Amino acid sequence: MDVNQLPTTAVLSDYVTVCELDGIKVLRVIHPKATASISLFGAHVLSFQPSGKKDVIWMSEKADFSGNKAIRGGVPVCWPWFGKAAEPSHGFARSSEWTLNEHRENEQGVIISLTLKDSANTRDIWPHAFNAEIIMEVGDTLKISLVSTNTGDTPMLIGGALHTYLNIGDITKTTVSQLGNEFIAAGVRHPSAGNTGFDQEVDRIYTHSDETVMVEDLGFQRRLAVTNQGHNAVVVWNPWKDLSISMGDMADNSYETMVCVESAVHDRSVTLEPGQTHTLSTVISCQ
Ligand code: TA6
Repeated sequence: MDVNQLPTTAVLSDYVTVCELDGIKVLRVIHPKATASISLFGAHVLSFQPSGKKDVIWMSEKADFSGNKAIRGGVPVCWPWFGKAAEPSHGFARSSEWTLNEHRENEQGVIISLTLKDSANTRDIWPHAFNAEIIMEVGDTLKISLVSTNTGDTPMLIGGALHTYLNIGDITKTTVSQLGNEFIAAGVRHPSAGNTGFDQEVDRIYTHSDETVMVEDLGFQRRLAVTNQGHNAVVVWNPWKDLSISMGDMADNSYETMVCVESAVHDRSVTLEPGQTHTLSTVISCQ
């Protein structure tokens, strides 16, 4: 997927243009500090590449951009819950059409904000009035903030995740560290040494990680730092071989070059009273 080859359908500013990729509308950021692409479907960052560096974000070569299902790769926004807390899995935000709210820019980069409000459709799935805003700050680093506001008159319980797929050189030469002393896997709590390598599927919810989690990628000889706020967990996921083969939107060996490190609120553990707001964020930087 190279969105820069696609025809421009609108020019929003010196640094932001719009194009169509299959069934979805994509904002392209081309700035001296970095390039990025953002889909309005799902408020989904598809790519981020700081100037002079390799892609930081991984996208599946078999991802579906029809707008009919969640996109495999990038940074899916899982909201208003994480995982199978309810149906659909990982919530409805990642398969909803968001609205461009604002774009701003200066010499440090570009800031784009998208919003999603409740509708008859969302209230069928989840009976709450809300305003969700995703703010993407594209510059030397990528910052994504998910701001949830309860605009109704009853309390609402939320979870969620910024489900970042990182682009790595070789999963067998990758270590994720500063993860803290406990993780949950398949519902069971385990003690943790605080770091993990990969030689099989890993699907873990780390509940006591540091604010910054480090990804040591010997394949590309670089380190990625993932700094999270507003979360109660960091999820680390690599599907490994069998699961990749079983997934229609991943190539069989594509697990070799990705790892998900997610800023997450698991268990719908944030309660928002009417009028209250919660912000979940992640900053990804390449060292
Ligand atoms: O964040 C890890 C996880 O919840 C895994 O259990 C795994 O299934 C993954 O997300 C992908 O979920 P998806 O619904 O996008 O196939």
